[in-house]
Amino acid sequence: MSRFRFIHAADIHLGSMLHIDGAEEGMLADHCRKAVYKAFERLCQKAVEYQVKFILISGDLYDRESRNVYANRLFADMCRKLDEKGIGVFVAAGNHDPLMESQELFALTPNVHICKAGSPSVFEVTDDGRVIARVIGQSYNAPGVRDRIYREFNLPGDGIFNIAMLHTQLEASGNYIPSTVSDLMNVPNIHYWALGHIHKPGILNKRKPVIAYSGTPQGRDFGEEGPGGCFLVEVDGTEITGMKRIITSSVMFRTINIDISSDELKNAEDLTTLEAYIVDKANQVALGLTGTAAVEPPADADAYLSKVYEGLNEPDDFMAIEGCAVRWLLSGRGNLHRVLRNLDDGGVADITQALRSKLESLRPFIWTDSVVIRTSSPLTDQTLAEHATLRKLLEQSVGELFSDESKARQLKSGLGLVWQGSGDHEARVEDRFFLDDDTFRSVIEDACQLILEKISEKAGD
Ligand SMILES: [Mn+2]
Repeated sequence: MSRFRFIHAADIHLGSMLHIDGAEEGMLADHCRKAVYKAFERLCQKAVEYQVKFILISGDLYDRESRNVYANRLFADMCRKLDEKGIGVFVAAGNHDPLMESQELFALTPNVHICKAGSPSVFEVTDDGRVIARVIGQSYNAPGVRDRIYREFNLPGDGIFNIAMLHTQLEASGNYIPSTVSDLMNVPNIHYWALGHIHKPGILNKRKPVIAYSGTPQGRDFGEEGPGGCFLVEVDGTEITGMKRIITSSVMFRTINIDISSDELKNAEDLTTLEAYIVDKANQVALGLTGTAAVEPPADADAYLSKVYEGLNEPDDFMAIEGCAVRWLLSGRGNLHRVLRNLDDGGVADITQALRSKLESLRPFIWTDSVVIRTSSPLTDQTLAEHATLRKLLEQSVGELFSDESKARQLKSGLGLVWQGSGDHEARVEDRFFLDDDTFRSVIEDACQLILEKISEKAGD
């Protein structure tokens, strides 16, 4: 049987930049401009190191339908290097880079295969003249495709490893190839579904077929936290014998929680202690980035770094990560709340600026993107305990908002125009927010906290 490796990548978004607050100039501006390109270069370099047979790019190679010269040149250059090593590149265009009038600006080497739009393309991968794998896929020809194009993915079940590339939201309806996990499971003879569109990595089905999102190689904002990368997959015949994630991002976005009720901070009453604590935390984070695989994996690491596959389990390094953009999320109940809640925007900006300069020399860099205050008063628990009627009233009103749809709608309609955004991230409007269930819950919780604080203060007068 033939053994080979391939890389599954998607959502590279060449031509896009990172969004980090305060990074308009200097070293960080450079990182913001180059990180997406660097991630792609690293991906290609890893393909050579791991001697993969081919790379799959399941949509959104480019950020925009209108290609840019630098991005096109880099893609063509990297593909030429891969060609010299005998590595194939299979590309399906996604909703961000549909195949319309646009085309590549530079000639591509013969190892590059771009799926057609309108009907599926099938490619055969050969080794010494023998077919060892097939790749099927179809490009978007518009920013949305509502057809269930995978129903036409017909490949024979003849002992050859079959891969399907699909750029889908994996929702039963919508603009991005409506599909469900069971729809894909029902397509016969596919061994691996290389999905794109969702920027977070995930393995949705572990065996026969494997269905996976590789995630983006480089997160670009706080909606894409954690290390970015791609999947390295090892195949023996029609069996997947190993699978692991390769980290390709040079900059990582992280929200780090600072709990003011923690042992170290619960007695603190001034910003000096708080800033020193955050600086210490930042040093620990930076140290974590210098060790091999020392970064805490995201909470749901198991979901994508599956233990099922033992074939390629040598520890991957995080050395590609040159720094982190951090959002410090101050939370919990404690005395510091009294100081924090009185800060205006200028005060928060001043703390942000101070943290940036205190951490300036740290490598890997830890850049303070922002400081977000979500703390609450330690008094409110006590007030609730002392006022049984108030507690009952609050519980009842809040309970109704979550159980009674019409009450919730009434409240939402009074929250103002800013909350009339869409939940579809592709249809996002700049000055509108989408009120999802979590946000709705936190608005109500904040309101309760505010009521309790006001009452606590009155009681203390
Ligand atoms: Mn994308």
